[in-house]
Amino acid sequence: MLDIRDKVAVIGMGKTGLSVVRHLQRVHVDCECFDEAAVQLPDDLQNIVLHTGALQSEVLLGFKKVIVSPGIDWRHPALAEARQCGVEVYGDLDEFLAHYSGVLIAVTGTNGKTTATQMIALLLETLPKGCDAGGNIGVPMLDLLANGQPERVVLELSSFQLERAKNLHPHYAVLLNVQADHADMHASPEAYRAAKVRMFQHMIMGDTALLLNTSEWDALAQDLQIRGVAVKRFGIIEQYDESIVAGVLCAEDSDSLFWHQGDTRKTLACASLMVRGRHQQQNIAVAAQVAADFGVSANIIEEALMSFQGLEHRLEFVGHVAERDWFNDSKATNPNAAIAALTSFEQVNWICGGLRKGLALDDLVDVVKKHVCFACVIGENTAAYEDLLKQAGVAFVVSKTMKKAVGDVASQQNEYPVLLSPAAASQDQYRHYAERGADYVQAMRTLGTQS
Ligand code: UMA
Repeated sequence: MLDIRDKVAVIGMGKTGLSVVRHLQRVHVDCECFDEAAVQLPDDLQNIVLHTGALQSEVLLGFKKVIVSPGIDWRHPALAEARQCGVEVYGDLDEFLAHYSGVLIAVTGTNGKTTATQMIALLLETLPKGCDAGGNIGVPMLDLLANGQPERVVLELSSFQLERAKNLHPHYAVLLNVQADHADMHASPEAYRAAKVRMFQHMIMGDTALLLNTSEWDALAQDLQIRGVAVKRFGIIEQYDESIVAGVLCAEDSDSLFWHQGDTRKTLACASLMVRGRHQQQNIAVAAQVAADFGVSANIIEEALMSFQGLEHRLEFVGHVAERDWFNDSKATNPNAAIAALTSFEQVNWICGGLRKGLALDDLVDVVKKHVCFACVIGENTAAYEDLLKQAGVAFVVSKTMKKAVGDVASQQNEYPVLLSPAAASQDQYRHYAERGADYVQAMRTLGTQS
């Protein structure tokens, strides 16, 4: 009979955990499943043992390996004790790396990583044998191995996935930005930043790193160069600088997006793009650079950039209702993401609030003062957002629910657009940001049918 010590414990039965279990089945490794909530396994996994309730280290100590989902705090006492007692504890990323041998492109950052990852995948798909995308983007990475070895994989990696990665060595790594986020899941801002930087720990000669051009990343750039890694920088700039290969050039008359095909700079007027906001345009410039470095032609890149409409829930134009434009930026789950969205409008009616994740809102005050004409606060706990709006001197109401907020904004006597960009996670009222965005759009449409 199989001894439990030959088995793997899989913790968390969300998307990741289920993909891990299915992968283990494919490679003929036995496992047992754990989840702290009263979940059930899907029909195809009914033969697997499932433990629910609080994780106990004594139980985990009996297993050889423990594979933990990203949303479970790495500092969880049961996991910490298991690690201390010599149990191998890791995430799905190391399991993926142990089984994948193709080209790996890794993308991280606090904001913009899904857009960049999606665009990179879209562009590299045009190469022979294509490219698959997975990770935090919503497709668990082990699912990418279900039908064999992809030639190229681009992974969107969160700080949770990176902090538990031991053997990550991408051939090409992109770091978009590190801004305040997930204060509830990392011991400190430094720990959060350190998790992101783990992406580069095993990179060597022949690899490429694409980093933001701010001085914050100069030391990392230098360190990588010493190790023989080709380092490229991108950014939002006011005049061309040969050391910046891709980004957005801001000019008085019109902005332009740029990237390099070899030594040749390619440019596109931002006015010709469908995606709004310099931050989003920078993200797709980064994708253009990655694609160019992998040999995608300038024509294909140009066409793809111009026809890219952006992703759902990211500064997405969702309709013209009640005589104004409505934008859904539900993915703005932290203050910096909301700042980027707010600054892409002159004046806006702002819907904000939700689960603050312990993040300070101070950086929003000046931006809100300058760009917000009226605000509605949603969420279970609205106090911090009320304080922010009071400090900024902006008129607001506490709407609590999305439906009420949408109605409150629509009754305002100004013609400015409406922006849902909450600067907060959604889980106080919704399962995830996409559900919140869908609720916003639904409420807006209902408004349309009433008018
Ligand atoms: N659970 C516990 N104990 C806990 C926490 C969770 O038992 O302390 C259980 C829950 O009951 C649930 C399961 O764990 O059944 C959920 O696991 P999970 O939170 O890791 O979620 P998954 O469904 O596996 O989704 C994860 C990522 N989620 C998180 O990192 C929180 C998804 O990113 C990712 O798309 C998916 O893997 C596939 O790779 C989402 C996300 O919000 C989009 N990411 C954060 C972000 O972008 O800001 C990092």
